[in-house]
Amino acid sequence: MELILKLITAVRHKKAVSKLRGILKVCSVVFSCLLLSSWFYTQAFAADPDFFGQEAGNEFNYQGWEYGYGSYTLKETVYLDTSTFAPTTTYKTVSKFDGEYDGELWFEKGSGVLKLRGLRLWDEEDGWLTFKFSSGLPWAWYPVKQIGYNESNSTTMTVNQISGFNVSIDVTVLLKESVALGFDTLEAYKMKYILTMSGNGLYEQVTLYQWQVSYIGTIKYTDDECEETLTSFNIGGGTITQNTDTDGDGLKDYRELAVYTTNRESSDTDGDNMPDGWEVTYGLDPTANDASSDKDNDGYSNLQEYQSGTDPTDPEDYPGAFTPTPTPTPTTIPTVENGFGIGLIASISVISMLTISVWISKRRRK
Ligand SMILES: [Ca+2]
Ligand SMILES: [Ca+2]
Ligand SMILES: [Ca+2]
Ligand SMILES: [Ca+2]
Repeated sequence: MELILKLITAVRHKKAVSKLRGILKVCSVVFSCLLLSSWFYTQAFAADPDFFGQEAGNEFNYQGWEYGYGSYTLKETVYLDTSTFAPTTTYKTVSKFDGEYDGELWFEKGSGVLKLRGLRLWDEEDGWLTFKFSSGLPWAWYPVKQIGYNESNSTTMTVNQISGFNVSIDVTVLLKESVALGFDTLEAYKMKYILTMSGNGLYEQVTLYQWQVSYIGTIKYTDDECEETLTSFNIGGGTITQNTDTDGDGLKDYRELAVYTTNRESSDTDGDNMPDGWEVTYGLDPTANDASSDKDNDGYSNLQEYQSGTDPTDPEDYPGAFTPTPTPTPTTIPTVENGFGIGLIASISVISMLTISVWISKRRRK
């Protein structure tokens, strides 16, 4: 009873409400880390990938800014947890805020839906606060590609053995738009979440937005008080970063997954003998055989242009066409007497112009 009174007092306290807002924020930020299964390693790539990044070993780093706090970094690491909600297997996400432990969340993948099963936070006054949802809170579903789609769900929440809280969520897919990140600009689904918590004297509603990219997950998050954008990630147990290109076709792994839906382990996804990267460079379709088409109508097929190293989008550039030999760039440095020129030019990058002019003037005086 004492604990119940303490909780009720706590949740009525403004600080506690703020904390709950933070909890919900963390939930929302982290959920996207959790949806991608090992599915994409074992199955052919669908034309429209529907899963959001989630797998044990995944890591996500965000740069954030929060009103009243300033800038911060958030790191999320995903683990597999077979004990907390046994016999249900859940993914546990541990997040660190500026390097300090921030909390844990558990998600369960159902059929076409990701459920938030619970979370745990450390509080200096109350110790560990563990939140569990009776049936899991449906948090995201797939495919998430239908603009305007809306889904509402609710569940009962227990906090440290105290039940009586109700949590509902209303999710809407608003639109798809470009999000500029430090390493790329990606087209993302903008999602609106309205979370409502009530019970034991508490009524709190939070509206927040997330931008989701298939396979990668949340790349941007905002609410009234803060904003976070993805700065780096390792997905698939760290085998995919923002820099890896497994098949060496010029397209980074994550872009093959999330942007072009090509096979990141095959340099020629559609088997038309033109590499994925080359096709993308020239606006061809890396997922369909367009070898025999002639994009620029110069009489030569795309494949012939590829094999000849010509531009399939430029009708003036075709196999066998006369191309003026470009004026060669001098590759040798003209020498002057005593090798002075070589010494001078080779030294420009390491000595100051003042030194050079002193040197020249000294030579002239000789
Ligand atoms: Ca590639
Ligand atoms: Ca191809
Ligand atoms: Ca093609
Ligand atoms: Ca051409």
